[in-house]
Amino acid sequence: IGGEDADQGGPGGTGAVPAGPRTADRIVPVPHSVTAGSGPGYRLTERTVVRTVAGTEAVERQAGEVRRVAEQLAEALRRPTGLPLPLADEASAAAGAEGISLLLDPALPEETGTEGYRLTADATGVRITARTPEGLFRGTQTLRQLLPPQIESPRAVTGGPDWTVAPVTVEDRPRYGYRGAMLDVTRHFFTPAEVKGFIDRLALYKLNHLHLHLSDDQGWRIEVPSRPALTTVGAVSEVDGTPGGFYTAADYQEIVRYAQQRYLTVVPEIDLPGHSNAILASYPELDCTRSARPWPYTGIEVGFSTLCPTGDAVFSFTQDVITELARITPGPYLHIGGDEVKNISPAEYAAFVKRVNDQVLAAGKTPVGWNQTAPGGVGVLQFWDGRSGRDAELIEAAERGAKVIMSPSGRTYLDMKYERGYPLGLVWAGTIDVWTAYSWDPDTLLPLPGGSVLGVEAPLWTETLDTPEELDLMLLPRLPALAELGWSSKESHSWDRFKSRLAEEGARWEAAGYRYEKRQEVPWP
Ligand code: TNX
Repeated sequence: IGGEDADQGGPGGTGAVPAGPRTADRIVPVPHSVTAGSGPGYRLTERTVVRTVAGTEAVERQAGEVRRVAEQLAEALRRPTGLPLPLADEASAAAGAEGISLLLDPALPEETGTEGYRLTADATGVRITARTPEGLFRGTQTLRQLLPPQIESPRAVTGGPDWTVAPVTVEDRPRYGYRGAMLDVTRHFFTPAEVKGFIDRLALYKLNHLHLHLSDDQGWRIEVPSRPALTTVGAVSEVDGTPGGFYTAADYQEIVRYAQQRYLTVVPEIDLPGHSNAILASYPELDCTRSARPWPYTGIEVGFSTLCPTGDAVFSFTQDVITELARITPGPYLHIGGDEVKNISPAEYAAFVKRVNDQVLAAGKTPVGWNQTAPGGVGVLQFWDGRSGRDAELIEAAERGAKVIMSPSGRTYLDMKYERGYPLGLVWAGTIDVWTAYSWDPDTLLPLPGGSVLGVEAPLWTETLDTPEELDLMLLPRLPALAELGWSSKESHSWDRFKSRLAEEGARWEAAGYRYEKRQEVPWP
């Protein structure tokens, strides 16, 4: 074992898992470079410590954060292995002991960036170095994948495998700075604990943004103290008439904190001025076009509702909401929606978007909008739908300097069915099998000016999805495809090699207790 490297590809489509240490070509997303070492690799034992290594003074200031990353890693490895894996710092008595070490090293090459890392494993231990704690965290996710899949078990694995890390050197860094997934908690509500589970899956594949779709026709999901009806009225129900729900500020901040500890930024979205039936039910005075449907609205038709586009009342409403969201959101972005608006003129729409965009900027946040908001001057546009000349509008905006997050619906929409007849999901943007999710290039899908693509995001809309198990079936195995497009260099993309690596992930998901769709395109062992 140990003779394979990334360039040699997977096990020829047979998907056989070798019994010994994990070989390095099973890392998803594929790293920038992988060099297999020789020798037996490093086996975790009773004596293994997780060491954080002190460095320069600048590094010292981040020592607490590095220890937290080390503790998260140790905690994740302790459960399945039953090993003590104590934390140690260099100065402690355990300094000489073998083990895993995490080291901040500002002298790493600059192109390593904030998320890059270097990981080396040999018979004496595993060493992860990075320029930031974030880079160390990404490296620890690679380490998980270098261990046998049972390492994902939430319980002690009895008669478990040798917990051996293959001998390897990995040098890694992402292609794009924005790699996200969106969860729609409006059509069906998901509890904070369920959202944390969703975050766990994103973190494993090195995603760094979680977009939460917090308002839509069917429900409003975030407490705004100055607008109590949003939650006493607007949050009560969801699609099909089951009870809805909402996050208190404390719930939301708990989600944000959990995401932060995994180096994911939460991007909250309030969809304006359309997709607003829950707002109109809560504050009927904002409905000057009489677009509201009777409340509760439990259907899935879209595009009928619109806030009044003018007047003080509506902008004092948006101001209240934006102020509160900005207060509880540490990340830079605030998403204002903007998709599928009918009943108002294009001029009214553009003026509305401009005004809300300014409110977000004044609150100190960077506005993001669905691609329809391009004429309103929004600086970060999420591309999902190029029909009716929308692609031309977006390209024009990018030529004026707008940045783009790529979420083309026919490739990245995780709520699309895998194939016709699949029991979950929708088909309006086509069917998306794993190959379709993987086989496109975010940089060249649209003729955008160089450097305008910030990255990629996979939205998961939940009209047809009500449970975490159903989310998993849509997410896995397509999320890793998106993750690899976002993280790995264009040159490294290869469907054949990707599907072999992906095949190894099935056992990992089974150990973790995650559902996944055993698509035939993937050579599961
Ligand atoms: C379109 S994508 C929508 C959502 C739906 C989704 C279903 C976008 C900005 N709008 O409201 O949930 O399709 O696939």
